[in-house]
Formats: sequence, C-alpha cells, structure tokens
Amino acid sequence: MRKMRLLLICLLAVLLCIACGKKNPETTVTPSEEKKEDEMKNTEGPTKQAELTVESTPTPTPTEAPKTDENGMYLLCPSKYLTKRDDVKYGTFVRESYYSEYCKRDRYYTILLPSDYSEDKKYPVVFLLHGIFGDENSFAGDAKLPILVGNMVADGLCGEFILVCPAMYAAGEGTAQQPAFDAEACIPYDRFPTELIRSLMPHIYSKYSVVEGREGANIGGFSMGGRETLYTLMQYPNHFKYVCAMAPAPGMTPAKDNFMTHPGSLQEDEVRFADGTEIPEQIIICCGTRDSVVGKFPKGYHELFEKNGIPHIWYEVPAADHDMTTQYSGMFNFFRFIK
Ligand code: FER
Repeated sequence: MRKMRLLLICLLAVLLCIACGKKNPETTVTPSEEKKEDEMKNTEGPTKQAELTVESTPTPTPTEAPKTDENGMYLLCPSKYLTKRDDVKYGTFVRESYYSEYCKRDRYYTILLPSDYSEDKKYPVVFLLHGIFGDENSFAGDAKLPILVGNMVADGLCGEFILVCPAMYAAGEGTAQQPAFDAEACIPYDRFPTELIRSLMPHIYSKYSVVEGREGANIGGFSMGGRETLYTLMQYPNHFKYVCAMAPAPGMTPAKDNFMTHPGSLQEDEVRFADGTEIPEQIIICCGTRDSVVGKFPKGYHELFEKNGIPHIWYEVPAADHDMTTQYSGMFNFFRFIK
C-alpha cells in the first residue's frame, strides 16, 4: 500500500515537471523574449524551418507567437531582411530636385533605384512620406532601407521598384511658412497630395522608366506622412494600387491631443468614397501597441474606415513605440504587395 502511494506521488511529481516545462500560451512576451522569437522567425525560410524543427524539439511548439495575423500581415519585420548580405547588390539613395508649378519653387526628393535599374524595364513606384519636421533626407538617412528593399527583392518577396521619398511640406509661392504644431502650419502638408499628382508624379514619369498610372503607383508614410498618405487616398483614391499608413498622425479628421487641436482636413462623414470609385487593392493601417506620440489615433482611423465601409487591413506592431520597429513592419508588409 505504501509502495503504491509512493509510486503515485512520483507519478504526480513527473506530471508536474512536464506541465511546468511548457510555456504558458497566455504569458506576456517581454521585449527580450520577443527579440528571441523574432530571431527564430528570421531564420525561417521554407527550408530553414524544416532544419530548425529537426535540430530543436521534435514536437512542434503550439505556444510560439504567430508570425502573421489572420490577414497575412507580419507583426514584425523579420530581422534577416534588415541584415546586409554579401551576395545582394543594394541600391543607393540619390537626392534630386524638380521645379513645381504648383508651389512655384524648386522641390526635392531622394530616390532609390533598383541596383540594376534599366531603361529597358518599367518599374512600379512607391512614394514614401516622412514624419513631421522631416524632409527628403529622412528615409534616405536610414542605411537599412536599401538593405530591406534589396533583400526582399533578392528573395522574391516583391518585384523591383523605384522608391521616391519626397520632401512633403508643399508650401506655396512666396510663403516662408515652416512646419509646427498648429493648424496654419499644417496646411502645406495637406497641399502635398495635389503637389504629388500635379507636379511630382509627372516629373518622375518624365525622368524614369516607370509603370504609369494606378497600376504602378503606391503610397505609404509614417506618422505625419501616414496622415498625408490617408489624405492622399481620400482625395485621389483611383490613383494608387497599394496604400500603407504607418502610425498615422491625427488631424485628417477633427481631433485634439497634447500637441494641438486639429480642425480636421475632412469631417468624419466625408471619409468615404462615392459608389463605383475605383479604390486601391489594399489599404494597410498599422501602429505600435506602445506608440507614445500618436497613441490611439491610428486605431481611430481604422474604426472610422470600418464605420464608413472602407475596406482595409488594420494591425498592431507588438511592443513597438513611434519607432523603426513599426516602420520596418509596415514597410515589409507594404512592399510585399509590389510585384
Ligand atoms: C500631432 C501628433 C503627431 C500632429 C503631428 C504628429 C500635426 C506627427 C508626428 C510625427 O510625424 O512623428 O498632433 O499634429
């Protein structure tokens, strides 16, 4: 009888050990754990994944955080796409200018051409809009961006494309207006959609070998650039194939935050498309779960789009602030559509 009890206790102890060894699926992921998980994900190609499973545990771990959400969005940009490779030729950003009839002044942009750019091919274009107080050098100053694009193209995740990063502040003739957190100072940002359609796009089409029209035009941006991405979408919905607003700043619709009161470039019920409007094939809105600058405003755009029947994908970047984690995640998902 005593033997039986001892055996039972041993059995219970073994069962307890097994249970504790398993990771609780509800456990919150700390940033360092998350990094490890990201690194794991990063080694996963179709073949590497198999190797990894064989090398590590023989049983699959159902507790592993999903790589993608229900819409196929990668919550994080796998870090292998941000790591320089010896066998990939990367493009370099070049700064260019053009004369804008709309603004009646010279304006600037940086451009990342495919590393083997050829006039014999035609490329889609991605217009990428910087945050408040930024300029044409904001994205070009990020050494990882050509690496991200080059690696994605090398792995066939997207086709080659031309990346154009314009200075977005489209102040008109004779004004010395500078960006600031007030309604007046935001007007030139809201002039950008028209500047893009009237001046920058025709310039790009005349100078580079581009797939013209909606088929080849895509727009994305971060924060103030995310807001202007959405505002461009509302004004010119049939001009773009893919759209991605990363942590879009408040102000396209009336809002108030710690920085300022926004009268709204549009009223909420104007954020809709007329029946029959040709709209982009995909609109992505994303934001870090810990964004300390734009907070819940991106989610507000998502809810407004949902309310007003604008199809889109919304997702949150785990543990990310108003930072590059959010931007690389957004760009990774966005660029995957460009073929
Ligand atoms: C605001 C909050 C954030 C705002 C702009 C931003 C103009 C932009 C932040 C950024 O671009 O990083 O209220 O109003």
